[in-house]
Amino acid sequence: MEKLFSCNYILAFVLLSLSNFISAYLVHKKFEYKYSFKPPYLAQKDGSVPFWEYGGNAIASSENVRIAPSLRSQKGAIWTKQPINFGWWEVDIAFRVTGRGRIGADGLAFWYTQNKGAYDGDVFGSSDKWNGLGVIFDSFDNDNKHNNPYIMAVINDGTKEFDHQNDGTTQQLAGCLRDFRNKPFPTRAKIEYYQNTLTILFHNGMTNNDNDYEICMHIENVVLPKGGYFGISAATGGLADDHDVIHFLTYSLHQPGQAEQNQVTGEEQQRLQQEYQDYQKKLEQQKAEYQKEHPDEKEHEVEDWYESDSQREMRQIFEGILQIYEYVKDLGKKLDEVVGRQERTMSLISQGVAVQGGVPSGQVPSQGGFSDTIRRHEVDAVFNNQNQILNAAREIKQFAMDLKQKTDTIINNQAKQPTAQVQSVGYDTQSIISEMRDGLNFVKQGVAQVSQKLQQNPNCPNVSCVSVTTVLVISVLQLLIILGYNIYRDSRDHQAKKFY
Ligand SMILES: [Ca+2]
Ligand SMILES: [Ca+2]
Repeated sequence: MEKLFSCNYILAFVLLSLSNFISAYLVHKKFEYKYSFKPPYLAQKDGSVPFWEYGGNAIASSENVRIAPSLRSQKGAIWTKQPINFGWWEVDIAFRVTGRGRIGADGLAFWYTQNKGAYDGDVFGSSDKWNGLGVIFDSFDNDNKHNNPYIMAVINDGTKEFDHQNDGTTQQLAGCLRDFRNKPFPTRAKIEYYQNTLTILFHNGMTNNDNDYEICMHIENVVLPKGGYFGISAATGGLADDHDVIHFLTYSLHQPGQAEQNQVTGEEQQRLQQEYQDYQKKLEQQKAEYQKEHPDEKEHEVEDWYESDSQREMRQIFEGILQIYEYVKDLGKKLDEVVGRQERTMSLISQGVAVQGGVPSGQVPSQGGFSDTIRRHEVDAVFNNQNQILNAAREIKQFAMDLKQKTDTIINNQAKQPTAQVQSVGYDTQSIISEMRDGLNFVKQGVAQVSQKLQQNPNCPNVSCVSVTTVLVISVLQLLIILGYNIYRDSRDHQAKKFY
């Protein structure tokens, strides 16, 4: 009876998770351009960002919004002009927090609040005692617990003051320790609020792969005020980072049935289409004007097609490291699989031992008792797999070390020599000079030998006798030819290099 009950329980649980999964999977996502910004042409000519307003020390360019620049005590923020008119949403933010220091400050915050915050407030550039959600990317370790940079979600009902001294740990809903400073690619956060569940995914910016998100938190029963505003703020302190937001993409989330209700009518669609075409035309016009005003821009673009030797080397090294990262990630997955299989094996073996222990002495255990257990050769196979994986890991480590050595050599070379080209030409000239010196010595020795022989046999043979002067003249002519050839070769090499 008890077993039947637990079976029913499991079945109900599976069905529930399945229905959750299906409903989550069928969520209808709609891009909300009035609550988004992205490059190119992020900011217009007059510096404004359509549908947004920013202030404090924030600066918008066509490529990003610098919420707070890397100067001391800066604060800035950007907020949507209109309140949000949908209940559930997903926001995708790509940002870069960069600074020359090993430690940076203060950090960046995403807001969904009942009212817009200030542009120079006390909490990462925005107002304290907010009503709603703040997702804070805190760079600086105020409580000295060595747990920053840190990402946390804090909900406030409009009454509480943010606990700066403890880095908000006393008030946070949840959080995760993730480094988001100085990454090769933009770091990204996906903040989803659907059916009162808040999910935050984080992309660490080590790759430009869109699928490399990791879960940071998943919290149920979160209640946020309706019709709030989206915002992003940032602040610097005694230490300072650049806080750049590259894009802010908002999607409204709808249940499958709800999506049809929100569909626009034919007239509305036509109007929107017209608006879009007008905007496109305006954009083309602006582009043409820009090109007219900046005719030099094209040449610059052509130059951008080429890369220097060191740039190429760095790019190749970086690509190599990315590849290694992918391998290591795959390896991690495989190791997880192996560990899972081993755990299963261990549990089966222990079950087997238990069954064997239960068999009375003198009786042979029935074959059926072990039908589920893993065989010896299967265990061997698992161990073999593990050894192979270990070997692969060792090889990758060796490869990474080689790569590091090469990188160090390149960096050292670059530090010593301003440019690689000058060094190679200098080396060529030096070697040619030493070759010439050797040749001259050889000729000198020959002449000395000939003069010695001439002194020993003053009587020339009957055939013709070549005088020392003639020999010297011929040698000098030879030298001149060699020298001329070298100069010609150098100039040809130089001409050829111009084409690279
Ligand atoms: Ca802090
Ligand atoms: Ca801390």
